[in-house]
Amino acid sequence: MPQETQIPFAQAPQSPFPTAKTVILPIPYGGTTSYGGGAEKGPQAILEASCYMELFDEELKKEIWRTGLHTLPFLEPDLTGPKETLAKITKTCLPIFKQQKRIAVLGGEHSITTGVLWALQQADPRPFSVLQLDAHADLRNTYQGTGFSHACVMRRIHEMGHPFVQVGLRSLSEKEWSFIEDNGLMDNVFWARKIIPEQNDVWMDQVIARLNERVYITIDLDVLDPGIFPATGTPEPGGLDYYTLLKLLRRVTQERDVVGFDLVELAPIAGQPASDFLAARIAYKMMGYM
Ligand SMILES: [Mn+2]
Repeated sequence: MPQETQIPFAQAPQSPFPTAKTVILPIPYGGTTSYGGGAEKGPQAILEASCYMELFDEELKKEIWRTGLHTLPFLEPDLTGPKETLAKITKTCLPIFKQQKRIAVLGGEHSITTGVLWALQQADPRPFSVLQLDAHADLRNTYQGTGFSHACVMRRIHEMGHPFVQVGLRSLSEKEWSFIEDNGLMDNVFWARKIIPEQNDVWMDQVIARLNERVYITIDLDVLDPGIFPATGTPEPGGLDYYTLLKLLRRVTQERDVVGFDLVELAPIAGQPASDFLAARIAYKMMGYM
């Protein structure tokens, strides 16, 4: 799809790169999507929906754009292959992290996270944790012939040596289950089936306690229940609701140093803009929380 129109996020006044606090990077990449396609259309849909949001946020009681937003042009995939696309993402993200800016990546499919984190570890030697919000474990070693598939993203991050916490999981293979068990990762998994019926936030305390001081958050939007977020390639029943997700995001950003986030796996459904709006709103909230 030609991405000829570049819309600044929320159509708000933009800050020049040097003074911006948050840099928004849209990555229209859908290269390794397995089931429902369309993730490459996610960034355009989020940016379009963001134009219709109120710029004032009633929760934070401010116009979030005033913190200083800068929307970069679409980062087009390298047609050579997934690894080359990830390298291109790393190159683009490096100066953003080096200049201590927060990053807001709009995907695109989930494999892009690896490219962002290669940049983060190159830019700054201090350790960081990854908080993954997702219906899926994404811990496969390879999938459909590549190790750089959306289904392998957390496996690559594990190999990079960054600790991670997984929230909202409800779909994984037997091998992924064994991988979690064999590597002693079970205590870092917060299953949707267990946390959703809880009437308190004890699980949230536990999530945060397991994160380092510096945190990167990867939000696969299929962590949400398909009833409120149907526009994704592999919708799984029994997901989180909107306010639970927002509360977790707000608490993590308050209690940890969140250096950036990505929002992935929106596959827009024509004529049903609710999911696009939801994604835009979560992105804007995150920019405010950070
Ligand atoms: Mn997923």
